[in-house]
Amino acid sequence: MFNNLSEKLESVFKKLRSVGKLSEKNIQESMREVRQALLEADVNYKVARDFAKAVQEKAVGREVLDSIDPGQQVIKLVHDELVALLGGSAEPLAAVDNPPTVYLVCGLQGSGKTTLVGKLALMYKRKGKKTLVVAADIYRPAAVKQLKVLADSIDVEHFYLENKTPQEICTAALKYAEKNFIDLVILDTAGRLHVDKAMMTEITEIKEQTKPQEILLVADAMTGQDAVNVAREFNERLSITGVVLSKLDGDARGGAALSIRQVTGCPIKLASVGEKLGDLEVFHPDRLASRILGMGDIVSLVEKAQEHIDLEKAAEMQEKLLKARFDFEDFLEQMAQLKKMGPLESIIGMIPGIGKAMKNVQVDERAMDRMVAIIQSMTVQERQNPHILDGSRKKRIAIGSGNSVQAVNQLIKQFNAMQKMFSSMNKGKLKGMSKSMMPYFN
Ligand SMILES: Nc1nc2c(ncn2[C@@H]2O[C@H](COP(=O)(O)OP(=O)(O)OP(=O)(O)O)[C@@H](O)[C@H]2O)c(=O)[nH]1
Ligand SMILES: [Mg+2]
Repeated sequence: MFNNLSEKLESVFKKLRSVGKLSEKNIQESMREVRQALLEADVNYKVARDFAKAVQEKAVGREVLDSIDPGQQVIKLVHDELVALLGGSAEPLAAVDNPPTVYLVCGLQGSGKTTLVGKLALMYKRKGKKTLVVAADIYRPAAVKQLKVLADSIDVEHFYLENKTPQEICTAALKYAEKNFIDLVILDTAGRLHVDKAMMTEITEIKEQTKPQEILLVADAMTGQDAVNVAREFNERLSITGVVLSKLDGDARGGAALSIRQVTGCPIKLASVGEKLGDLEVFHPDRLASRILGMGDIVSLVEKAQEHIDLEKAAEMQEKLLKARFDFEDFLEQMAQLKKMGPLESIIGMIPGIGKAMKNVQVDERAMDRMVAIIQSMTVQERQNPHILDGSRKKRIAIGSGNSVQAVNQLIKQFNAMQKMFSSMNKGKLKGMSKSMMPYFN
């Protein structure tokens, strides 16, 4: 989402670094470019202006101008200001410790409310909390069913009453929750416009009757400044406790994400980054700032790895790699683990330094699938003893996996190269990695 902004900022910094000795004039010029880059990313104009001004004021201080590396200092100032703009530190959701805790989810039509309800339910289910999702959208014909399907898919309880108003459904749900020892009740409401008086009265009444600990507004990041205006209006009317930015995985320019906190004063608590129920992240201002500035996000990467990678298996693999005793079975296992972490491009973007370097590299996921198909066409014996792969075996594998013998040969070559590399690593003399050892990138 922030590719363009990242590129623009990078070129501003490059210029700054090449100057050597900075003057007030250089900094002023750079900050004009930073402001321009923010505006092009659809950041609210006041926010962009104040941002550039704040960095400039700090940057013309003696400590920066006289420092050894003033360019680097300015980048740090921009980073810190971005973190501040995004809210400073992560804001946790209201604790689920006084049952039943109530979360109310609201927002415009199609912003991603129902999906968020499912994501939250899954998140708390994983934390061992007994969760109830409540269908309070009685207007869109398929809405109740949509939530029921989501709830069933993660085995979470669903609540709905026919022929009742949303207010009645929500209060009944609360009573049910109290009786049934539910920890968390999540209310899924209908999409509404802040100018729709009747609908706004309805949600105000739901709020008064259920006293939610958390009122979350789902703001669609793809809609840019509209999302910011909506958040402001909802906040004035409802006093929301947090914003959830949805569809942050999209390719919009990111201005909403960068403006919403400053304009509304409301913390961004969560980021929705995909259609699947697992695609929900706690919003970390510092991590996003680092990602925007191309510094990578190693913390999220490690967390992602911890979530999806079996640590025991990883340790086993490391052992094998160091002894250069891994085979095609291990290779297959590695690929499966990597795939679990999500699209490769997003993973690469999180690696500090690498994201930028590989910006123009296309990750070929199909090449990975092809390799998996080839290995799957091998017998267990062949996977464990790749040296027995002779001409006729290769031909069989090629036909079995729908590939050419050449493709099979290439995979074996890459595999051998990897083995060689690890064995030389083990001997402490890592030679330059050749392209053939990075089979997923072209
Ligand atoms: N790519 C992406 N799609 C999302 C995300 N969140 C929701 N969607 C999709 O957006 C569409 C609308 O999502 P819903 O959760 O039904 O939105 P809603 O706000 O409940 O919609 P209404 O109830 O009709 O007002 C669906 O197709 C979702 O799959 C996200 O973070 N990323
Ligand atoms: Mg919905």
